[in-house]
Amino acid sequence: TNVREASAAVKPFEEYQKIYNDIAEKLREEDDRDDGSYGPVLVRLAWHCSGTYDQNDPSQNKGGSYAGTMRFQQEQDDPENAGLKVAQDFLEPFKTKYSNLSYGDLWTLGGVCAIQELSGPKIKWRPGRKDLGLDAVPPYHRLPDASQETGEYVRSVFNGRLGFTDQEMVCLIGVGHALGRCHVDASGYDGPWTFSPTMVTNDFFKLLLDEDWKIRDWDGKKQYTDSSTKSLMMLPTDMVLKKDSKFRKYVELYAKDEEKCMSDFADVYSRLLERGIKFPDSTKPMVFKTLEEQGL
Ligand code: CCH
Repeated sequence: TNVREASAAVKPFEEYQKIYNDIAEKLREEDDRDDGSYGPVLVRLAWHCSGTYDQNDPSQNKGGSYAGTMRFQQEQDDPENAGLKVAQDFLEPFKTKYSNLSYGDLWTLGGVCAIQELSGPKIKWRPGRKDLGLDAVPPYHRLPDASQETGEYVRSVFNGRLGFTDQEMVCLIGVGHALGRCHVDASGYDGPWTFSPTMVTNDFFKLLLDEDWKIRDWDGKKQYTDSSTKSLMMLPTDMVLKKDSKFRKYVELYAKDEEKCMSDFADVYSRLLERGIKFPDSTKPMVFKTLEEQGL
């Protein structure tokens, strides 16, 4: 089967809360990133190290967050990973500071911390990933290509390889893209999706439905821009969520019900970070306190 066994938790909960706090404090202190936060790029690193999983892979190169292979140049050079070195470098000091902490655990914990510190929901997280060698680097073209414009394509990635339902893929993409922005020097696309790119919200869904999206008139890649302010963007794959009627009903649901949107996202992002990993029964899901909750 296409799963790898996680090792039993090597540290008690309190130790992981300490690492969480270190990451959160660094997020608070370092604001020299666009929009003032490294949080969004950490959310993206956690997703890209997990999103290479293929549940049907006959070659047994399963991908996913388990093996921490984005530390190798070969995986960093996947065109879809352009711009993520910044996030790896941000987290690197904690790899050195804490022994027995794998890259897979560090990068997924970084995503969990960023979501929670950017006012998002609590994300359950489990440790035990192991750093594996170069032969565990996943092949390219597993991460989604934003220029694709069909529901069939989006489903081939999120259902075919990752095993998520229509509702789950809509939730993941829409809450993920409430955060951060596209960078011309990374992906070739440009701009943020929402007016509050450092807050976890359901705004992506509202804007996708309410705004009139037109193809942007520029020399760059095909992307969409809102007619009212011309300051926001949608990728071709994002527009599929509005055009495909089976996706659209979930866009409508999440635009209306922020609470459901956040609780569904918490569940599905947590499962994304654990794709292809079997945890021992003794490893209970951990839920970290935010800095604010600890009075820090
Ligand atoms: Fe994404 N994303 N993503 N995305 N993404 C980009 C940026 C972010 C796609 C393409 C892109 C998810 C799904 C998809 C984030 C989270 C998630 C960029 C710009 C592209 C292109 C990168 C750049 O230029 O820096 C495509 C295609 C899909 C699926 O079809 C999912 C799922 C998530 C998380 C749950 C976040 C956050 C960013 C902003 C990063 C930043 O640096 O600000």
